Amino acid sequence: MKVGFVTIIGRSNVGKSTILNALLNKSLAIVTDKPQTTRENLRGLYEDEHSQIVFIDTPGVHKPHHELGKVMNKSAFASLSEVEVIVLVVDASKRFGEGDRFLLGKLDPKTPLIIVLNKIDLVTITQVMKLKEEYQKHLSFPYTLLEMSAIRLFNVNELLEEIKKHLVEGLPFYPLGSETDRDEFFFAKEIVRQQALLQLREEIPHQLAVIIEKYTKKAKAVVIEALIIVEKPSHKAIVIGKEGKRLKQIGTNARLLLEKRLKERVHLTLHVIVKKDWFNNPRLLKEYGYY
Ligand SMILES: Nc1nc2c(ncn2[C@@H]2O[C@H](COP(=O)(O)OP(=O)(O)O)[C@@H](O)[C@H]2O)c(=O)[nH]1
Ligand SMILES: [Mg+2]
Repeated sequence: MKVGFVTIIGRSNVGKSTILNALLNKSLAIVTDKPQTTRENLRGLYEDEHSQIVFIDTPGVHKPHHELGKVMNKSAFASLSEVEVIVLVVDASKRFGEGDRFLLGKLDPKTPLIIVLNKIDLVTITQVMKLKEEYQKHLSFPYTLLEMSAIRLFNVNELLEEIKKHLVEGLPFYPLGSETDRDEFFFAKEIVRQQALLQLREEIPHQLAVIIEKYTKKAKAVVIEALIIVEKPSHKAIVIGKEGKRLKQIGTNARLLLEKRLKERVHLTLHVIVKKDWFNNPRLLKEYGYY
């Protein structure tokens, strides 16, 4: 069997999680329009008759402004070692900049590199040409470059074929039929966080965490209690909304997605609490699962 580890790395909001989901043909990783949606490495398994591929979706590499950001960058970089292929995702609608150059410096020249220029649906040919030139200028080792539109599924199969060229002969890393390295607590937490992010404006997201306090399988339903943690009392008021409307909407949306995922009825209860500066507090970061 052909097997291999493949990391999907890049700056914030370039479409890494969208690409993972497209490659796996399901929605495993949460996606939003907000930067730094992905906070932890997530493995998603691809399987066909001849191969098993372990994809690693990673947090976007960015300039960290708090302890959580540092932890996120660290896990992204950790994914670069001991993989068969690095897929570097770039937002083709953005100009090449200092952050891109920094990221290139972190790559291991010995690992096969595929650069994906994603969001090709948003750009002109001239923009693409310019970006290609930048990568040619800044990289001194071989790489393959693919244009892609992950939301339109353009070139997703081509990426898969390119990756398959670098797999190695071996035994599967996970039992055949596995979907991910994560458990259902993780997906419950991520789905609630995604729905909260989607209901909120720019300024809140980084300051929001979710923990699952209770997860019990009963005869007729899965009973889940989740805690949404925010940084300030004013944020708590925003998350709850007028007469509790926003929190209710978050809960309904999350419950529907969880029911779809688990193929069972779900009773979901949400609470909001304030923990000042939690994203700079190593003890709380650990408690929330980020270390
Ligand atoms: N126009 C366009 N938007 C995309 C494409 N791929 C992803 N996006 C959007 O970019 C945003 C960030 O996507 P996400 O996968 O969360 O990025 P990540 O932070 O790199 O994981 C979301 O709003 C996606 O819908 C694409 O090919 N074209
Ligand atoms: Mg992501």
